[in-house]
Amino acid sequence: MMSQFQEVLKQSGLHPKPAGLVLQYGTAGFRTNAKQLDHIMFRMGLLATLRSRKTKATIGVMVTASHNPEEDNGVKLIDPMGEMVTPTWEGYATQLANAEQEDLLTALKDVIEKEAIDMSQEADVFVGKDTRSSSASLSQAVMDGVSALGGHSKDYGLVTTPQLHYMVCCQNTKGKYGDATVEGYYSKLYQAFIQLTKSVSNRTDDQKHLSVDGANGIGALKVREMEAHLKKELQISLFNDGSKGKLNHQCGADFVKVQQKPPTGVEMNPGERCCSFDGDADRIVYYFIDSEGQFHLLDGDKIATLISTFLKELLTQAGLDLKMGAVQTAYANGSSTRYLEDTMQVIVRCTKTGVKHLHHAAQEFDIGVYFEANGHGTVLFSKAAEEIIQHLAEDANINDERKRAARMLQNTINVINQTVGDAIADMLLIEAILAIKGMTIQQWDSIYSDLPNRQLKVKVADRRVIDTADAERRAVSPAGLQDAIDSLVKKYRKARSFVRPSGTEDVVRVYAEAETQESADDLAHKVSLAVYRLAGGVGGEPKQLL
Ligand code: NG1
Ligand code: ZN
Repeated sequence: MMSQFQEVLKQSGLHPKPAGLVLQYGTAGFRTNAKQLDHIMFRMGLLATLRSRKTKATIGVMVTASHNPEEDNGVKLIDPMGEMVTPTWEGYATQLANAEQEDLLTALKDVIEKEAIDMSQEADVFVGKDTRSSSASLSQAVMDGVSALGGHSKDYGLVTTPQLHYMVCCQNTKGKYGDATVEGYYSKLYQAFIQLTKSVSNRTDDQKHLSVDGANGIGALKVREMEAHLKKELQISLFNDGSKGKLNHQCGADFVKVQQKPPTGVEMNPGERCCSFDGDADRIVYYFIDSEGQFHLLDGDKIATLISTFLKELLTQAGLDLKMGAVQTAYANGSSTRYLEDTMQVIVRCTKTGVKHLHHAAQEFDIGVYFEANGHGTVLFSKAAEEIIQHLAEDANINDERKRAARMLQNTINVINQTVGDAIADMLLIEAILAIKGMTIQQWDSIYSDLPNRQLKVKVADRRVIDTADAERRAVSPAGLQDAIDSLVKKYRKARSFVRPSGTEDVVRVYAEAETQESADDLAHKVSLAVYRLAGGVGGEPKQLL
């Protein structure tokens, strides 16, 4: 043990912390310019090793900054069942990350003591990285941290974030969830996809075709690898595959969602299905242009609605009474919430922004469908629900319709990545649903009409002056801000607006929706002004959108 600490001391000198630099474990881990992250990575290697000893299980460390620009990087820790690391350990992560060089051992020993960690335990850490140029050396820094504390690391190299979550879950369930290899991941997903779509006859090549915007990132590489397995049941045209364009630049799921326009680099013909991944392939959005050249976005809310409709129909056909719920955040379009609650009669919960909150809430249901409007989401099936479905699928005494529905539910479980939102898995499920229901993207889009909406950012001196309540839908401080928002909202029809400090950028986010785009834009602008005036805005006043 003494020698482990000496090794940490020695190695940490090779990954020194710039004095005074303070970073927080945000909505999705540490995320900032890659130049500031070497010591963070080394220290997260140390922390993952401790977490592995504590849980007596394999832990994952993913090096990525998702949809951020190429110059940034970041790191996410993955707990034993493939879920995001638990909040207490996010606190330790911040503590270790910010300890000055000479205090590192003390900070480390503090965690060991608080968690009563047995340092003679084995420790295993799975490491993955995205395609950023900084990711290679940063993931090496993670592995240096693991070995300094006497842990073993396994380097998965270039993988999507959800692939690494899957590996961790497979490893810790001893293969029950699948094989902990990239090949195991593909074979689990494509077999389920082929099973789901095999009964659909007479699909034309047009119906099997999908254009994918890979955001010039890791998702593009992985779609390429998987393509061969899909046996022409899905014909992919891949754009923004990383061969020339810049990661996330004018493309990818975040760009498409926030700008509400098509990415550059994708050839689009009227009516054709297209989708965009983000930089680490844990988000997906769909879209098309109609015959008038108008752009239509099918975001996380539309995806959640499609999947919930499909599952509900299967449950009815299977004669199963399982409790299904949908989980959203305040960013969910009001029309989607209304449709889910009123038309589909599904229970809807609203949580704070950040996947860990949605994931947690979805665990309360037998079947929990969770999606952020930005396209990050998945479906969780409780253990009990999975067993009930499996029994039914094997029951010899039920009619064909029930059996068929039960088998489809089983294959749906297998095509989905339950550990975290997964662009590739979600894409396969969506493609299967559209095929089974014989639905075009236009028909899917017309299930309900989105309320026009607008997202803006406001720069303030200190975004922590804004405190929110009620799943971030109301601002409780600074004084007067919520009253100002309330009186503005009253002036527009079908309007709603809220503000919250971002957890990944130094800005306050403003969201507004209303009956017309003009009203949504106007409301968003006026709320931005209220934030600027009441919450310490910096720089020039927010300008009216043109
Ligand atoms: P912040 O910056 O806290 O709004 C953004 C997304 C989140 C989540 C995280 C992590 C929006 C409005 N916010 O968080 O939903 O995906 O990034 O990537 O989309
Ligand atoms: Zn992402």
